[in-house]
Amino acid sequence: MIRRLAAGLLAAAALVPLSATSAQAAPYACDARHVCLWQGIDFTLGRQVISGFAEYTDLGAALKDQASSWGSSTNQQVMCVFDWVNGNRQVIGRLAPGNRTPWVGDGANDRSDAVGWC
Ligand SMILES: [Ca+2]
Repeated sequence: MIRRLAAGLLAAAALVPLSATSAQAAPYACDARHVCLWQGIDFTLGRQVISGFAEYTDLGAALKDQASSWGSSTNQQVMCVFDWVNGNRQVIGRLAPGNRTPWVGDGANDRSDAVGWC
């Protein structure tokens, strides 16, 4: 019993640095009716804000092939993140209204070129 308690206390203590790290990250924020992409994971570093009203919008040079996290604040429109491959927009991410992804995964990381309607 004591061993279990000690192990539990150690586990709890080990979580403290993680919580402190999370608290340092900027809070998630994406303007209403827009999609936002960030260069870093957990919605950090450079951000680009894209209107949800366009069929699709190419990313600026700062975020092209750079995004690692993204989120959507659209009301109803499902939005997709695309990678341009041989002149075609290939879907690498799908964002339902209000959806956010702190890490897009190895398959989509640093590949995004455009955002638009799915
Ligand atoms: Ca790309």
